[in-house]
Order: sequence, then structure tokens, then C-alpha cells
Amino acid sequence: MNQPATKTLTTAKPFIEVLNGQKADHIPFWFMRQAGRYLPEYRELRASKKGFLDMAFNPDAACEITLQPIRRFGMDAAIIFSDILVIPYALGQALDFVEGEGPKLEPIRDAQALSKLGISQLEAKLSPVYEALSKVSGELDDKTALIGFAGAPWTVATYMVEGGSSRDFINVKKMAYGQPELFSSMINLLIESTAHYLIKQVEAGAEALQIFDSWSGALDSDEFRKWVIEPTRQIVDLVKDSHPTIPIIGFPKGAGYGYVPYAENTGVTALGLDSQVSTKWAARVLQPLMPVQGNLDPIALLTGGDALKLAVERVIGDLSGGPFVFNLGHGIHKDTPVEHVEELIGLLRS
Ligand code: 1CP
Repeated sequence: MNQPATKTLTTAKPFIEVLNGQKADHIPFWFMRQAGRYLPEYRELRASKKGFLDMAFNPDAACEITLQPIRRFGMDAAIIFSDILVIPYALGQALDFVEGEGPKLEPIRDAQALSKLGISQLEAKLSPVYEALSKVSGELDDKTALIGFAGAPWTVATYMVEGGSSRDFINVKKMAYGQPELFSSMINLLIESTAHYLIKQVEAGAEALQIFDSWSGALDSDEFRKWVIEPTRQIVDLVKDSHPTIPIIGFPKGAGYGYVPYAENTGVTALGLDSQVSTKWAARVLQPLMPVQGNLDPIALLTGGDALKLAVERVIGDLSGGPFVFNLGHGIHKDTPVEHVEELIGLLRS
């Protein structure tokens, strides 16, 4: 019987291949906060909108902003334009992004305030994000992957309790250490809603997920286990129950030696490294456990020139022997010259 001619072209996306522990034809890269204020086209679009939430919950705008860096630079992955704080917002907590000041939330400090939050509005409020994901998914070529994301419960809880950004996390740590039952109910609500949100993002077209735990470094090792590792493990379990093969990158920023128990116990597919993690230590201790992603200091990118070149050579020299996705160790700084990003991509491609 004649076989129909089959295409031998592979449609594997390099970013996904590496997360699955396979070899790709180049080192895939994307940058945290690759869409944002360092891009003139973003600033232009932002000026025409009422505010951050107005952009993030407008599927056309969110799709456009997600694609802006891809058009300019051709990263291996696009990350959906949204924010980790859409979850508290969707749970009913008042949220505002004040220009130049960051997020402002009505702080939750007791059981009564917590009891006002719930999942009844979750779907309705988050559906624009799913719509944006399917729009982006329809626009990407067959080499560029789409990343969905959420904040990890601990990091999202820091904003919910403190009412915004914090330096010392006193209120949230007081609640976690002093009222663990109350804090557990907040974390459990976040586990349930975040897992649901991530599952729906996969169904809308996300091909990999990242869980941002930006402030995991604020906790001691016992509390890190309780509020970082355990909730992340539960979310990963729930997502993998629905989507067993979806790659999940965990980013426990500031975890230090906590990266090891995090890698061993959460079930994540890959580790996002912050810039403080030694690349030599990561190659020896973490990379044998799973693929790693990172970790150029965003300020080396802001600086450019020889400082950038040296730092890129070290990161690649130390980490390219195993499964590795190039990224920054944190988000692109808003004052980063676009030419430095071009310079970096030139180095990565050479
Ligand atoms: O234009 C503006 O002024 C808004 C700035 C902005 C942007 C571009 C905020 C407010 N959020 C975002 C988008 C965003 N946030 C993305 C988009 C995708 C991309 O990477 O391109 C992502 C992944 C996030 C995630 C996020 N939001 C994190 C985790 C990563 C990290 O940076 O540590 C955190 C902590 C937030 C909270 C947040 N959102 C915005 C601000 C100013 C903050 C506070 C940051 C802080 O407390 O330091």
C-alpha cells in the first residue's frame, strides 16, 4: 500500500525541547519582563490606556504587547502580558497600579477581611487573560513557544497582606509565624485558584508555565518548606493531574541553598535561577537534577559593553553543558537601552 508523503520537518520548539531535557539546535532564550517599559512601542500603547489593568484585561492590547518583543527580537518564547496580582483581584481584593509607585491593594490582616474573598468571580474576571492567550497562540510561528504564568502563593500573599510592595515583609511574616491557621486558609485559597488559573491557561494555548516566587528568599528554612515548597508542590500536582506533560518552571527567587529542596520536592520541570545563584554551583548541583534557566544580572544588561559580554560568557560557559535556557536572573530594568538587548541577542546568536 502506498504511504502518503509525510513531512519530515520537525515542529519541535527549541524552548520546549530543552525543558523536556532534550538537545536543541541552539540555546533558547527569552527575558523576564521582555514586554514592558524599556520598549518605546510599549510606552506608546500604555499612554493610550487608562492604566495597567486596562491593558492586561484587554485581550487585543495584551496580545499586541506580548508580541512586541517577539517581532523586534525573535525570542524563543513569548510570555503572556499579565501580572501575578490578577489572582487577588479576581478573588475580590481591590487592586490598583499607581504609576511610579507600583501595586496598591486593600491589605488583608484578619479573618474578617479574608472571608470577603472567594472564587465565585474567578472565571469571569480572568477570562480576558485566556482570550489573550488564544489570540497570541494563533499568531506565533512554529518555533516560538507561549508561556503562561502565575505568582506562587507565598509571593502573592506578601502583596495581599502588606497591601503592596514591601522591603521587610513584617506583616505577612507576622501572620505566617503567629497565625499559621489564618495564613494557611489564605494560602489554600491561593493554591486552589492558582492551580485552576494555570490549568485554564494551558487550555487556552500556553505551552509551558512559570511560577514566580519572587520573595521566597524572605523566609527561614522551616517556613520556606511550609509556605514555598509545599504550596508549589500542591499546585504542580493539580496542574499535572490535568496536563501531565506541561513543562513547569519554578522561580524561587532568593532561595539560595533552598533551591535544592525546592528542586527535589516541588515536582517542577525546570528551575529559574536568580542572578545571585553561582553558575558553577548550579551546574554541579542543580543542573543534574533538572534543566535550568537564567541568570544574567539585569544590571549587566543595563550597563552593556564589556561588562555585559563578560557576564554572558560566564553564564553560557558554566551552564551550556547541560539542559539550559538563557534568561535574566530577574526582570529587565525599565531604563535598559534597546541597543543593549540587541547587543545581548547578537552575543547569544554568535
Ligand atoms: O507599565 C507599568 O508601569 C506596569 C509595570 C508592570 C508590568 C510591565 C507591572 C506592575 N507588571 C507588569 C507585567 C508583568 N508582571 C509580567 C509580564 C510578562 C513579561 O515578563 O513580559 C510578569 C511576568 C509580571 C510578574 C510580576 N508582577 C512579578 C513576578 C516577577 C518579578 O518581577 O519579581 C511581581 C513581583 C509582580 C508585581 C508587580 N507588578 C507590577 C509591579 C510594579 C509590581 C511590583 C514589583 C515589586 O514589588 O517590586
